[in-house]
Amino acid sequence: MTERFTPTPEDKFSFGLWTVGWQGRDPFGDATRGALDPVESVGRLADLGAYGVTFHDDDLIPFGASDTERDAHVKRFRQVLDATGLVAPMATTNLFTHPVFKDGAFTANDRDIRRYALRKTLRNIDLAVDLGARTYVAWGGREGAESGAAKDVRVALDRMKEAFDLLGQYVTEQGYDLRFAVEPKPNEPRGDILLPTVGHALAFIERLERPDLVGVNPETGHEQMAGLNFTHGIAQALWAGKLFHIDLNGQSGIKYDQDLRFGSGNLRDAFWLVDLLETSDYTGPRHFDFKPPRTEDMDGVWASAAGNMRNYLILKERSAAFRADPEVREALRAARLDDLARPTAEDGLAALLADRAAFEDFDVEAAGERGMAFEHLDQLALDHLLGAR
Ligand code: DIG
Ligand code: MN
Ligand code: MN
Repeated sequence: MTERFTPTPEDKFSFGLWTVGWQGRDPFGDATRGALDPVESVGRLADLGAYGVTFHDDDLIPFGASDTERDAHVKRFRQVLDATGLVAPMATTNLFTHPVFKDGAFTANDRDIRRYALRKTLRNIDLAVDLGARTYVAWGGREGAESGAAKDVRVALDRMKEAFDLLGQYVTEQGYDLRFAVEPKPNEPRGDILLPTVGHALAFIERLERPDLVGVNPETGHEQMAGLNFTHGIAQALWAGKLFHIDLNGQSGIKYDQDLRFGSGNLRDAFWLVDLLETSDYTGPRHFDFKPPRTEDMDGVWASAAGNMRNYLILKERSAAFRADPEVREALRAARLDDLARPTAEDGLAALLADRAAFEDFDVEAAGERGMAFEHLDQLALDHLLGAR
């Protein structure tokens, strides 16, 4: 019998190679850990109970590698996936580390850099499909500006649309079973990043030639950096049928992108997120995009990786207990959540206009005095989260 909160591949937890492989280098300090061989990462994550690993092209194949070196790296990666049974459900392109991307990639002012960024992406799409990925993430970390005249955002969005339309054309012509997921972030490393939130990304996607090929890959801390409710953003992405992937981590308020292990930032938000995901139709990977703090040695890195999955499973159990609690069900009814689910005017506009109870005879004072009983409901949730029930 497996010990409580022990992850298995059935939980579909996945990790980016760049997460456990982060050496702790930041703008104010050198690396605190050595480089990690992707093959070792895959083996250790498999031992911890993960389902899959994800990668940027440069995580797997050092930037500038020859074709022969590239083939060798890919071969080793494929071998360790086969040996461990892990899959590669998602891939993405590093369009942010090399100085060539310092003004962006798809929206760099220099056309030749935009063309190079597209070719670098297209090349890695071929590899992603070859390794079985079904989702391709695009985080435009360098798409943005630090000053007003440096980027005409209207024109930059034309270039961003052009890029995604070309990527959509490519996968369609190649017959690839691959969808794109735009990953929003409001700032860092650029002063202001384009497509900064889920809402901006959803609006952008609707203007593309093939909007059905493009969804979002929201990251916990990124929405929270903008002071937004991550769970509400996920709910709107689900409502729009656009939650193609998700980056889970932790964030403690509006500050730099902390990329903490999942659950170790705003815990209540993490609870509501798991409650939403586990009661939604999202069947994709529970993907962690986190950075083990630079304080940690390699033992700490693996403890941090395991903590992401453990926290998710604990919150999943707490959420299920909350939803199964008869007193909670009664409290949900008392808060009229069932009435919210009922269409406002299933009888149609004419009946609404003719309905005196909806306006002429409506007792607005009595309605205004009704209590919503949210506090009792929320305390029950907190009781379950804190293990007090
Ligand atoms: C940062 O949150 C970004 C990059 O790590 C990567 O491009 C993407 C993949 O999930 N997330
Ligand atoms: Mn982040
Ligand atoms: Mn991310």
